[in-house]
Amino acid sequence: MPANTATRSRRLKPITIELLIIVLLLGATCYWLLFIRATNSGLTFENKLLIPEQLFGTVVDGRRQFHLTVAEGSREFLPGKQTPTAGVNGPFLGPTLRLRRGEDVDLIVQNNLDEITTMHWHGMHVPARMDGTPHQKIEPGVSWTASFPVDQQAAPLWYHPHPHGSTGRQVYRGVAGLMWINDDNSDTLSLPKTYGVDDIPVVIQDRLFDDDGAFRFARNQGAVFGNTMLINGTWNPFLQVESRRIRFRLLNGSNARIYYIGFDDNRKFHQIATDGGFLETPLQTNRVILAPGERAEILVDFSDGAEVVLKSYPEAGFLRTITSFFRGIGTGNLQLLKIVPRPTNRASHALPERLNTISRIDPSLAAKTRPMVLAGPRQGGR
Ligand SMILES: [Cu+2]
Repeated sequence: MPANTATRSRRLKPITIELLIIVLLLGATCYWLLFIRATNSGLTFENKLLIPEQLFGTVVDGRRQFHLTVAEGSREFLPGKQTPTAGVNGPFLGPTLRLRRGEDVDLIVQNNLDEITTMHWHGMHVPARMDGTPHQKIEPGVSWTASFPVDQQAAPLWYHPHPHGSTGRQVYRGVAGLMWINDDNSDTLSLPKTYGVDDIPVVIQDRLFDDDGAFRFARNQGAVFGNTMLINGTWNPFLQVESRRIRFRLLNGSNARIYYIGFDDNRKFHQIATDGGFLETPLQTNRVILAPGERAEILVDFSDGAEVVLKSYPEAGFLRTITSFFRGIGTGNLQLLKIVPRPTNRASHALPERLNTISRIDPSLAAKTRPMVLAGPRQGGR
């Protein structure tokens, strides 16, 4: 080896090692920031999860009637700060409507806001004029009635305003609620069905707060992301359950954020339903992906008695996670709800082998075949 090369490599060596250490440390820090640390880390899970009240309506002349009043309100989400809100029959969110297949319903919506609203039954099979889209405006101080027969299988649906140009803002303020359909099949299934005890509604919403406690509906390319999580309108929430199988009916009620839902111990659970109703058989998994408006039902076994946190993982893909981080909208690594199991003598529900029979459409019976191309960078925000 020539003398001068040997000298150079001896001189470079310590610098190379230092560089290597710096690069490794930087890499580890980035990895921690992007994939380990939750955007809303530091939660203490001190607030009992709020459970929306249920509304069964009253039967008048053979029709089940529900009264929904949309109005402004105020709620303390963050300690010591009042947030101006809007809600249905209350200051934030609305009651869970319990519907049954085969019944005729009247949903009477009173608009006490000082602006136009509508009420859309997301996932309901209804005639267009009952759908509460921008065409069915409800002027301030006026009421509107949606009447239709409930004719679809058991499913976890939701309702929210849908006025042109202000849907996002009105839902962000709190106007939204769940509507769950039962049918003969769901009656027969041996599943947890005690509302708020082993059958838990979970409305997942991200929010931005101003210093004075007001919601900040800041448009960011049409989509609004927040780094403070509200579950059923509860900040920093925990839920005590019996240490057995518990059913969660999840709704992503956020403006634009997609969640990669799982538990912080990565435990497996079973998905039993999607937006449209029950799957044919329970699906074992450790993640459920929910885009805005989407629902899922999961069964989770807590018989080990261990406390776990329901969370969202940063799994949007490496590049998107990095971009989100630098856009200041968080990586999607978010703590949602701490589950605290308590010992119980009550037996756990067995996992049903079969949940539903789904008839499939035979493609060979198609009268005409039309190719459709779905494209677009992003959706949601309005
Ligand atoms: Cu919708």
